[in-house]
Amino acid sequence: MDALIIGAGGFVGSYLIQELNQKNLHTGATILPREHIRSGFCDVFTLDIMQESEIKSLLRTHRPKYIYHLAAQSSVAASWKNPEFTIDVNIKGSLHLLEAVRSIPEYYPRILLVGSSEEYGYIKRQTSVTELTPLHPGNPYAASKACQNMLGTIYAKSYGMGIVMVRAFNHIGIGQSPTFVAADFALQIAEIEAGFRKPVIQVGNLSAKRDFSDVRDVVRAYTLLMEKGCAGETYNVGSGHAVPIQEILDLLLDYSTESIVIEQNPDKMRPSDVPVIQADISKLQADTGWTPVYSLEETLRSMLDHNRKNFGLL
Ligand code: A2R
Ligand code: GDD
Repeated sequence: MDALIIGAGGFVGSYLIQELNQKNLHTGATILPREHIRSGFCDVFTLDIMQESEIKSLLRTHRPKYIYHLAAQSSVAASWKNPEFTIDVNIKGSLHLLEAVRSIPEYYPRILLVGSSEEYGYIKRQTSVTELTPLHPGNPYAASKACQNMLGTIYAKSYGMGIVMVRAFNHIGIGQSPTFVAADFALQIAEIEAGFRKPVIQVGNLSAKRDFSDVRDVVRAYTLLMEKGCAGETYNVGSGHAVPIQEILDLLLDYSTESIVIEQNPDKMRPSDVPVIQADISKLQADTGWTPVYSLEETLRSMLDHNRKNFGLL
């Protein structure tokens, strides 16, 4: 097997499978028992990353050259509600993977650990964060990913493992769960247009600024980093431009002819929310030559149009 994606039943997994298919790599993908692979061609395995013996036996049998570790509790909002589960899956799960690889004799795969821009958290005075910016995680999810990054760095240095780490900034696209902001707004607007809800959109904190990329650009960065990234190093993957969540909302509302009232929903507010997170992507660009292809406008439009098609509006 060339490549194995762990946690491929989620949003990014299906796009990464397609990217690896285009490179003609023999790809395996793990999912949880209740999940399915949404698109692309691959061998499918059931795996709970909390079961270290399961991951060991899968790796021993197939010995993939490249391992993409996507499995996670990926929601910041959910991490406030269930911090213990988040810590278990995101830290212990990653540790299980690293220990499983280490336990197999003469096995030296490249491993991509996917972390988050949320690891940076509350920064002072800077506009963009580089990989050297000190981490001040502001929520349990962010802390779990910062710890994953530390473990990856330690294992790469101490055991000479081929681990590359990324800090992914916000990524969006068709198929994302409406627990995340752009997918949520695009779904609500389409529901309003279809007459499934009254013309009021429920929002959370619109003042936060986040750095959004199209998921297709992001998975391309992951495969480039797998090939060209330095072991033991961390790379920001983002657009380099943060926009207020208000702007995401305004862009989507501009695509609609409905007259929609904006209503803040206290349930969508978090105990605290980092004000701005913007990437410096010079390291990624220098080491891989990566550059984003999709504009924020076209990605948002595609998400809204996809919902419209699902509701028979297009
Ligand atoms: O939480 P679920 O039921 O949607 O399943 C998620 C799965 N997952 C696990 N897989 C194996 N063993 C576990 N114990 C376990 N717990 C959760 O990982 C889901 O199918 C997948 C992660 O996909 P998403 O939640 O859709 O995240 P996305 O957007 O694909 O992000 C990929 C990576 C994650 O590490 C994020 O934290 C990072 O990029 O931003
Ligand atoms: N979900 C949601 N829903 N967020 C809202 C809403 C709303 O109605 N209104 C405003 N927001 C704000 C949140 O408070 C946050 O500041 C921002 O929109 C983005 O929230 P999410 O889309 O839920 O994403 P996230 O930034 O918390 O996490 C995502 O990006 C991370 C990278 O920065 C996830 O994909 C993580 O897995 C990823 O690591």
